[in-house]
Amino acid sequence: MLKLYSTQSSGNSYKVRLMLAKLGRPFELAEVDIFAGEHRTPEFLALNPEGRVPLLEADGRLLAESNAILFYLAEGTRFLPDDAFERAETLRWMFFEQNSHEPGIAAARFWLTQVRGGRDLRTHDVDRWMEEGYAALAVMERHLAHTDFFAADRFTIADLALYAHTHVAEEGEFSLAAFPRVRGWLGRVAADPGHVDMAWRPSVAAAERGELAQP
Ligand SMILES: N[C@@H](CCC(=O)N[C@@H](CS)C(=O)NCC(=O)O)C(=O)O
Repeated sequence: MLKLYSTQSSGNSYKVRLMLAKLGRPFELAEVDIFAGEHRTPEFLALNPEGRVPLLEADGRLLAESNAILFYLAEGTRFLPDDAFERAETLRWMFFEQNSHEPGIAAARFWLTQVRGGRDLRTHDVDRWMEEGYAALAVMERHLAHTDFFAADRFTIADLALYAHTHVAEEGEFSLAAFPRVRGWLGRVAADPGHVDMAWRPSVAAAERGELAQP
């Protein structure tokens, strides 16, 4: 069975929980409290030397990086196109998410709402997060003028990767008021079958039976 090391409030961990829920794959959820330092223990660093979640254990092998995990889980499913160009387009938007979107949008939410005293600790970064985050939202808004989804004209793991932090961007003090197409796309992603929210977790009993219980 798959085992996912995850932090419930982490957008990167949510990507993987959402993917597993949509696939209906049973998995064991191991909660790692990064706010209590559980990701920096010798035991966890032995699993992931980077000391970060999410981390997936599959058949005794370990895989870090949320988007790499999505790519692994999506193989052979409707979430990853077969066509080489469309696969590359999917990856293009997943790289965009990591390089241009997450560093502003996710960092603002993490430090401004999740870390006690985070605003004071990182005051000098707030303007940069806002600038980078709004630039990423503007790129998304422009792209969505031509298509309902980010790659291959259909729902893929690129949408899933971008959704995780965009749907909670307002928690990081971003306003989506000027981004109507992004708001419309958030609605389409949430309407795709099997969607679960960030609070969802599989029931332990169902996972032990090899089933995946929906909330
Ligand atoms: N690029 C990585 C980023 C992982 C990451 O930064 N995870 C955060 C939680 S969302 C974490 O573990 N933070 C604790 C730390 O970096 O000390 C991914 O997409 O998985």
